[in-house]
Amino acid sequence: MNKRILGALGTVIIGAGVIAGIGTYVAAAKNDSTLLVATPAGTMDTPQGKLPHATLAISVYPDSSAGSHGKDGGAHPGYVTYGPSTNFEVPAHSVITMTVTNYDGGESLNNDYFARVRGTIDGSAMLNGERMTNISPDAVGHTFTIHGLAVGQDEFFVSVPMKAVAEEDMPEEGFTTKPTVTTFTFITGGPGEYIWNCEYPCGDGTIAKFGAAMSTMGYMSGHFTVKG
Ligand SMILES: [Cu+2]
Repeated sequence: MNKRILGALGTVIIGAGVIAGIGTYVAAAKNDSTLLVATPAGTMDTPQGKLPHATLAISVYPDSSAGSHGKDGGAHPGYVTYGPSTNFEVPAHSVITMTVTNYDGGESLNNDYFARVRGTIDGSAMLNGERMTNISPDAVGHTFTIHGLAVGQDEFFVSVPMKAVAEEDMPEEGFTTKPTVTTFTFITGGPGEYIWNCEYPCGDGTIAKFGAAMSTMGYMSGHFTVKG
């Protein structure tokens, strides 16, 4: 093996070490000790045949008085949050239907990529009862984005945008009576531990609003476990 290939190989190995290090850190930073397990719902015919079906129903809120943080909002009452949990467990080799009720407003994505539905059956979702494949990148409340690779697993990527509640429908206090409801269905592979997060810049901070709620586990990110 010549020196140049050896050098390149070294870089790859160091790179893999850094990525593995981040994974371990994120997994250890479990601020939300709750877990929401998908509810079994019989079977469903899918492009991959008849599969066990399970459902998950969650919400997104403009502050932390809902969700897993307690009525007073816990450590960061002002943070936007998913709830009732940010840690989910679904069965492997199954079809999962998730419903996300969004009570929050929003604006523009940093990256239009996340305005499109990705990784669901036929690439679509239902928004307030109507089929859609993407929403305007300028009217996004949050996204639910499950990130790709668990160690030793097949690729698994699901990303769905939640339409923002219109500005005029956002009350000064309490939650809107006109949330947007997004339903989407996807197929899980083998067991694995994944991380999900929101890709809409809904946090605070100078780095493109990816601070605060966006950089603290248990609000706009959490664990997504596919259990064998
Ligand atoms: Cu968000």
